[in-house]
Amino acid sequence: CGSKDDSTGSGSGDGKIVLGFSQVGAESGWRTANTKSIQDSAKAAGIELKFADAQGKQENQITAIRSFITQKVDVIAFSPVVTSGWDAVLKEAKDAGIPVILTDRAVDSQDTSLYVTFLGSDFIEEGKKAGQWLVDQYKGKTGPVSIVELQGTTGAAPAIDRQKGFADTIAADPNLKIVKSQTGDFTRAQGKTVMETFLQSTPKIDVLYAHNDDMGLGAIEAIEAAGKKPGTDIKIITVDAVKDGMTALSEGKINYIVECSPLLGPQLMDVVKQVKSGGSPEKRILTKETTFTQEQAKTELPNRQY
Ligand code: GYE
Repeated sequence: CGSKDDSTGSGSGDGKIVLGFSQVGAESGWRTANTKSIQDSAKAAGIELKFADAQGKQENQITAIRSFITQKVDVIAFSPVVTSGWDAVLKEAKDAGIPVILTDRAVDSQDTSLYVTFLGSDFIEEGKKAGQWLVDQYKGKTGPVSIVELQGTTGAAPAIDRQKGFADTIAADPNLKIVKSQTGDFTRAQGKTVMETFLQSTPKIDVLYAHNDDMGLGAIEAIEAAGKKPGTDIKIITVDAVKDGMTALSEGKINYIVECSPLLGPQLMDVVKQVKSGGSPEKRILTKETTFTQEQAKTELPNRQY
């Protein structure tokens, strides 16, 4: 049909660009919204999407990427569950002449020619925003503030960076102390379980910082079950701003949410098209994001689609 997009790759036989996408899994509300965004925008852009769910396992992602290479897809995109261990498979894609786009999460590969671009949020910045809110809350106050932290998936870029950005920022106030920090794997179930152990082992908890809404929501169940009031007895800061998180924020159970947008689909499809037509996108494409207080959540909630 004469389109410049069907010049290479196996294509689908009808000139459509074929995109292989390896998703982390379905661990959170953020992830579900991200998957929908990618599927909807591939459809809208007329791109054939081969979608693989890795169920949180790196080995499944590697298998999926190898299968995309065998199928000679035009472009591969993926959201790496952890940062390390990708060099070999990325090299295989490169040798096969298939461009790779990192979506949402980064890899730690030294050789940046192994991928075309990295599209997603600045997780360090998110951690800093969370920390800054806390520093501002306790400005001018005295006495130790005891903080517990629910980390995301161990070794995942958002867990590493949200921890670092937060820790660096709260260092400005020596009263702010992280007394417990453990992974809750970005899920509601583990957020609840780990918070239960925190509550049992730590008599005084002033603040909970959870690396995503889902873990925060699980923790709220544990806090309520322990007879405490989330948002009042324990201040809660989370990241994402999915609908359930924003609802809890507007109800006063969460105190502050740092937004991380899952709606990466439209930008991803633009980059796929650009790459396929021989263009070279920016090496780093950042997502625009904001933060929400309880009052702001009330205003924003009716507009939240996810
Ligand atoms: O914050 C969390 C999800 O990689 C930014 O993964 C993403 C994170 C998101 O499970 O909810």
